[in-house]
Amino acid sequence: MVRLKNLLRLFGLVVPFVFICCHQVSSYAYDGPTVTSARKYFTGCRGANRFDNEDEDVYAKGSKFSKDTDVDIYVTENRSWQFGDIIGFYIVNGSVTATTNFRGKLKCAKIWESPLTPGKYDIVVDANQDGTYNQGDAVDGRSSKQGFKVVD
Ligand SMILES: [Ca+2]
Ligand SMILES: [Ca+2]
Repeated sequence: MVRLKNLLRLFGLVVPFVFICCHQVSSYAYDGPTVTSARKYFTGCRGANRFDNEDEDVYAKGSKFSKDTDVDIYVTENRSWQFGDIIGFYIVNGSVTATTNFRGKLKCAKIWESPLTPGKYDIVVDANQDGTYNQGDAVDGRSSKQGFKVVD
């Protein structure tokens, strides 16, 4: 009987904990593929959101895509993205086709070569190459905020 009481007490502690922890995880975790703007260094690509002059090249890196698959990458004007949007209406540069690696990673793909044009931009990875932003695609700057900007 004592054991059962202890078990119930433990249960009473564990259940709320699991609920709180996992409820938060499921609310905030985004499980789909992601992409980010990047700058290339000798050691590889590192995320960068601001490109300071017109002599830089912009790269993209990402993860959680299908393995060993071709994807189309676009630089677009900065906007809010909704599933169903036609990417072609907003293209600034691209598409550049890159292949994901055996882990589904996109490593250091050059997506925009200098000279760049100052402004605010998003990056769209059209993973199924259908020209439309839909599930399974990735955007850097999905909200009204830009993915990266280029300044004079
Ligand atoms: Ca697509
Ligand atoms: Ca945006």
